[in-house]
Amino acid sequence: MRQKTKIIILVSAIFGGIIIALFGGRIFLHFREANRTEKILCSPREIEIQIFEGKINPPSFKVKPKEMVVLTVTSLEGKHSFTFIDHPMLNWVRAEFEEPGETQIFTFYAPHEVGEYQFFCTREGHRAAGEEGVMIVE
Ligand SMILES: [Cu+2]
Repeated sequence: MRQKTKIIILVSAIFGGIIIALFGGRIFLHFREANRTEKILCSPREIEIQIFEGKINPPSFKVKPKEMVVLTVTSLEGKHSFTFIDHPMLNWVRAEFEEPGETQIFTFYAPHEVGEYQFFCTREGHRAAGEEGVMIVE
C-alpha cells in the first residue's frame, strides 16, 4: 500500500514536471503580456498647450474616449484664461493666467463620447482673435 502511494506521487511529480516544462514558458509569457497591456492602458496621455496673443498652440489634439489626460497649459504672453466648452467631465478644467510664463497642469478623464470639444480663452475678444482650439475624442 505504502509502495503504491509512493509510485502514485512519483508519477504525478513526473507528469507535473512535464506539463510545466511544456507549457510553463507560455503561461509565463501570457502573464507578462497581460501586465504590459495594463501598463500601456494606465499611462496617461500627456498634452502641452501654449497660449499666445491671438493663438493657442497646438490648435488641436487627439485623445481616446475615457483616456486619462495630463494637460499642461502655459500662457506665454499677456493675460489669458483657459476653459473648455460646458461638459460635466471638463467643467473644472479652468485657469486664469495673470503673468506670462504661468503654467497650470490638469489631470482628467476624456469624455466617454466621441466628438470635438472646444477650448478657448475667455478674456474679451481673445477667442474671436483666434485663441481657441479643439480636443478631438476618437
Ligand atoms: Cu487670451
